[in-house]
Amino acid sequence: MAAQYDPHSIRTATVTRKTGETDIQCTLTLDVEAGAKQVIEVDTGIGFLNHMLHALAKHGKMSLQLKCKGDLEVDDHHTAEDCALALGEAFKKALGERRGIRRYGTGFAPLDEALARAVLDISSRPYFCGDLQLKREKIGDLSCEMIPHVFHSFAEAAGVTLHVDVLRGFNDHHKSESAFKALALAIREAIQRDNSGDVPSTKGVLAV
Ligand SMILES: [Mn+2]
Repeated sequence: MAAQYDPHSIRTATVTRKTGETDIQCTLTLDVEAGAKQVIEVDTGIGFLNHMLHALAKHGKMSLQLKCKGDLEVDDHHTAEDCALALGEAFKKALGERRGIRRYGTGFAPLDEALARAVLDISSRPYFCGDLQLKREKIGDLSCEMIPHVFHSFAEAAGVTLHVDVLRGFNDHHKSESAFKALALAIREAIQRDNSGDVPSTKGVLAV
């Protein structure tokens, strides 16, 4: 990592991840210049996961190009998990040394009757917990049990502490979407730069 701190650099990263189960290309850009248009192209092969990752990028003011060819003939598990791991790796790589960022971020997002809260610490302490209150087996072709698993995998790969809770809601599509939007808002806040170049930790280091 370059020793020179540049608060105006565009933080971006590309991750290629290929296993016997999935083949993923992911480019994530955290800083979209004023006046520039976000580029969001998400093709995981799972419609509802595309919708969630699109919402995450859109409301996080990020650009995201993610293409996955996964073993959907098995089920949605490897594809959903590995897309989240690739996204988390790209997030971690794009952040680099984690200097001059706010580090903590909180987001609340409603979607009609549903309300979600996300609290993020760009800590290098990977951890996820939360309760999304999902009741259905699946939303579209995405198993509901994979939705907290996506947050878990993202947190692990990104090296962040993440709490996401749906505080109320009735419709599972709304609950899930409000959770991803809340995470988007938390990310926007946490990655904001303060021009200090400081590492916001008493340890003096945050990169893993
Ligand atoms: Mn929707």
